[in-house]
Amino acid sequence: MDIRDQHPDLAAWNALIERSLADPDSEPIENLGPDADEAVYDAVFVGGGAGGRFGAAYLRAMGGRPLILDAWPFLGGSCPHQACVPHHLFSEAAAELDRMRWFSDELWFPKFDPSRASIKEIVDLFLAGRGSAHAFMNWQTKEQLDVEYVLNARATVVDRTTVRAAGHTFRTRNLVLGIGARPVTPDVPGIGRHGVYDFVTLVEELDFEPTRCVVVGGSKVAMEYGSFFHATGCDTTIVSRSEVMRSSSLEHVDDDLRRYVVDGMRTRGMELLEGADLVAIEGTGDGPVTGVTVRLASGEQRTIAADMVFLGLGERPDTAALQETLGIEVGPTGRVRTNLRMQTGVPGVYAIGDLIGGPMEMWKARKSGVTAARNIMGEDLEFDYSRYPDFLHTTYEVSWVGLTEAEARAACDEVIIIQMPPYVEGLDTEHLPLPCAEGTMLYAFRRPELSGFQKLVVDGTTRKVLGAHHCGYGAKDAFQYLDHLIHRPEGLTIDELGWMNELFLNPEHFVQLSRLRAGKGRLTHL
Ligand code: NAP
Ligand code: COM
Repeated sequence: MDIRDQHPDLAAWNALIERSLADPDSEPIENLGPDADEAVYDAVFVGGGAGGRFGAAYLRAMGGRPLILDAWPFLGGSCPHQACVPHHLFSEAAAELDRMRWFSDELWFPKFDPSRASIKEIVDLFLAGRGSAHAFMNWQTKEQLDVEYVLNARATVVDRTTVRAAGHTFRTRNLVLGIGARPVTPDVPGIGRHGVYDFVTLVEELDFEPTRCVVVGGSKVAMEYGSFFHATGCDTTIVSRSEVMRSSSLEHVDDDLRRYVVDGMRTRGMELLEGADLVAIEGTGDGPVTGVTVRLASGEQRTIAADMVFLGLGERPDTAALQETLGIEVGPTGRVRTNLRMQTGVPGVYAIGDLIGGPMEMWKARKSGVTAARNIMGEDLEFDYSRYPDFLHTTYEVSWVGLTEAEARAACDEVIIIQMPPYVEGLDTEHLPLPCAEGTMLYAFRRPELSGFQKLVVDGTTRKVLGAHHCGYGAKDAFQYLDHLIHRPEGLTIDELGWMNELFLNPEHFVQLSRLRAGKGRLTHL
C-alpha cells in the first residue's frame, strides 16, 4: 500500500495498523519518495524501534536521506508494543493496588476487593489501547519528521549497501542495524506448558486469570512483573539464582536502598528465593503448569504450586543471519560488537539499540541511533554509555545514579552520607513520616515506614556528590538531571546542590538536606 500521498489521521493509522497486525497476509505500508528504487540513501535503518526511529529522524534533520524498514506495521519497536509501555502501565497499577490494600476500609478508601484486581483485565486494557501510540509514531515520522519508511515487510540484507524489502531493492551508503533482542527461554523440562510467559507472550497470549505465580530471574523484569502480579492478589514467588537486585546487569545498587526495596516486597507477602535454580516446570501429561521445581541455595529441591510461570531471564539478539551475510562480529552474549561511534568492524555498517552491549534502556537505544546518524553525516562523535542513571519499579519507583556508599568508601578517604531517614544507627525512625512528598503523603501520616528511602553519597574532601539513591515516587526525572550534573567534568558539589531552588515538597529531599549541611567547613553525616 502506497501511502506517500495520503495523510491518514491518527484513527486511520490505528485502524490500518490493527488490520495489518490481524492479517498475516496484509500488504506492506510504503512511505517512499518517487525515486526510491533508483536513489542511494545515506542510511537504511533495519529496524524502526527507538534507535532506528531517532537515528533516522536525526539524520533527516541534518539534511540526509534515511529509510527505515520494519517487519511490524508500526514504528517505535517493542517499547510501545510489548515492553516499556505495558511495564509502566502494570507498575502504575501495582502502586495503585498497593495503596488500595494498605488503606483498605480507611479514610475514603473502600474495603479492598481482590476479585476486582485482575492481571488479565489490565493486559486487555493495554492491548485495547496500545494502537494509539503506534499510530502516533507512524504519523509523526511521516508528517513531522519527513522520514521515508516501509513497514509490515521483513527486510533482507543482501550486502552492506543493498537491502531488499516489499519487492524493492534499496541501495544505501550506510546500513544501521537495530533489530533488537528477544527474551531468553531456558531449556528446562515443561517449558512448553500452557501458563509459561515472558514479557512478550504475557501481552500477546495470556488467556486466563492466574492465581499463583512463580517468577524466574532477579533483575528488573522479574522485580517489576512479580510486584505487579502480587499486588493484584496473585501470590508470587521470585526464584533468582543471584541475590535479587544484584544480578550481573544491575550496577551501583546501594545496599541500604536494596534492603529497603527487598524488605518492602517481603512485607507485602512476596516470597523471594535467592541462590535458587529452576529445575523443571511441572504439570500432568501435556497439561498446563501446576508448579515449579527449584533447587534451593541449600541444595534441597522444592516444588512450588503455580498456575503461571513468568520468565525474566534477560534478552538476546538473534544475529545469525547478519553474521553470515555481513561478517559482523558478535560478543559472547550475542551482542554485536561496535566502537563508540556505533561502527561495526564492517565499513559503513553500524549497530544500535539492544543489539549492542550496554544496558537495554531507552536512552541508550535512542542515543546510539543518533550517534550512528551523526557519524554518517560527517561528525566524529563518540557515545560513552558506561555511566548512566538507572531505575526499576516494584510497587515503588526506585532510582539511582553514581556510586553506592560501599563503592565510594572503596574509592575515597572520607565519605559523607546524607540520608532520610537519617544516618543514625539505633534511632527510632520507624514512626518518622519522612521522607514524604507526592505519592507518599498518605503513607507518611498513616504508615510512615512505607514512605520511602533516600541517600546522597558525598566525597567529604572535594564536597562532590558521588551518588544518589531513592525509593518513593516521582524522582525519576530529577535523576536524569542529577546524572548530567554529577558526571560533568566539574561535578556537582553539596554547596551547589544546596543552593538550588526546591519545589517543596520535592520527592527527593536532596536540595534542602544538602543546604542544612553545606555551611560546615568539614562535612558530617545527616
Ligand atoms: P537482565 O537484567 O539481563 O537480568 C537477567 C536475570 O535473569 C538475572 O537475574 C540473571 O541472573 C537471570 N538469568 C539469566 N539467565 C539465567 C538462567 N539460565 N537461569 C537462571 N537465571 C538466569 O534481564 P531482565 O530483567 O529480563 O531485563 C532485560 C533488559 O531490559 C535489561 O537490560 C534491563 O535493563 C531492561 N529493562 C529495563 C527496565 C527498567 O525499568 N529500566 C525494565 C525492564 C527491562 P544473573 O544475574 O545471575 O546472571
Ligand atoms: C517510544 C518509541 S515508545 S520511540 O523511541 O519514540 O520510537
